[in-house]
Amino acid sequence: MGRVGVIGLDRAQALNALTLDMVREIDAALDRFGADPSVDVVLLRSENDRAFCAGGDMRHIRALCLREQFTEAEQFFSEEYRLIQRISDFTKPIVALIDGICMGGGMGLVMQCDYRVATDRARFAMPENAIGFFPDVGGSYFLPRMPHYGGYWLGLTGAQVTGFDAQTLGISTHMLPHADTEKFAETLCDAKVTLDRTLEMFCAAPGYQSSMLTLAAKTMCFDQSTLCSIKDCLRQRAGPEAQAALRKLDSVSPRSLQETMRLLRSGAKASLSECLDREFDAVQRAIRHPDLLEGVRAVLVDKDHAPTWQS
Ligand code: QUE
Repeated sequence: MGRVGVIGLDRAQALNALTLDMVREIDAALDRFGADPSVDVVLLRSENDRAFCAGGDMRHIRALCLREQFTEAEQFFSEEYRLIQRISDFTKPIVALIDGICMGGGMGLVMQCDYRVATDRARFAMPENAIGFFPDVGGSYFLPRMPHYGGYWLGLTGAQVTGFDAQTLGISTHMLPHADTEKFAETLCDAKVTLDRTLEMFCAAPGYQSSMLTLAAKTMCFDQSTLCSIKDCLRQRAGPEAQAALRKLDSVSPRSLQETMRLLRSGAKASLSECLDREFDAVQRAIRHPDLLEGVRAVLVDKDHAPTWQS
């Protein structure tokens, strides 16, 4: 093996949605790469071109909750969050190569990596409110730290971002043309070229980006401290983006929105470890609430996208 330890997500039929087995395999790979003195960089990537990672395996979580196997459901989140903390604490540099959809649990893994190299095919989102869940996986840590209140916008509306918007929000640290994906990975694995030099060779340093202005226009109402005032602000803005955000907020689980608001506001001043602990407390409530069953049913099982939320 070369100097790079590769972790490849390989569950194409489910867009690499994370199972408990995958979480344990990633953890075991970090054990090996951490202990192996010949490995000095870890590369986290997808083994297929369908997705980077669509999140956690929420269909399975729903099935467990329907059978009231709450302890088993909690086990998944507990080990997933422990892995996220471990990625954050890992002493060797971890490079995430994102070339496709990266949502929820996928964002959770990559946001704790040292280098987040995104191609023009990368799409990022935290869409959990749509399934009656909330942006977990460390979202209460990284979302309130994004500029222009962009994390509140992402986490509450589930909006997708790509390209310069993802770069401006600090989701990606480097941008790579999709066509260079394999050459980048090969060069990274070439022991003669350093990590820094590889990033320099393939990733253009972005200059001034006007996307900052359009992005700030989309997120400006999300500086308000209550959902009610965010919605009031959006109502007063005539543009199509404000109206889209408003429609989204009106369609997702009201309980999830309140939980998200509370976690993001308290997470702004907390450590990753504190955030993950609070998210785990919130998980215990969410998996026992009908909105999660109903949301996963509507979006991932029956796909009618017509959930009936409580209250
Ligand atoms: C919100 C989510 C998820 C989602 C859609 C949402 C999520 C998730 C998946 C997903 C998508 C495709 C699959 C799969 C899961 O979709 O967490 O197994 O094949 O994993 O609106 O949180």
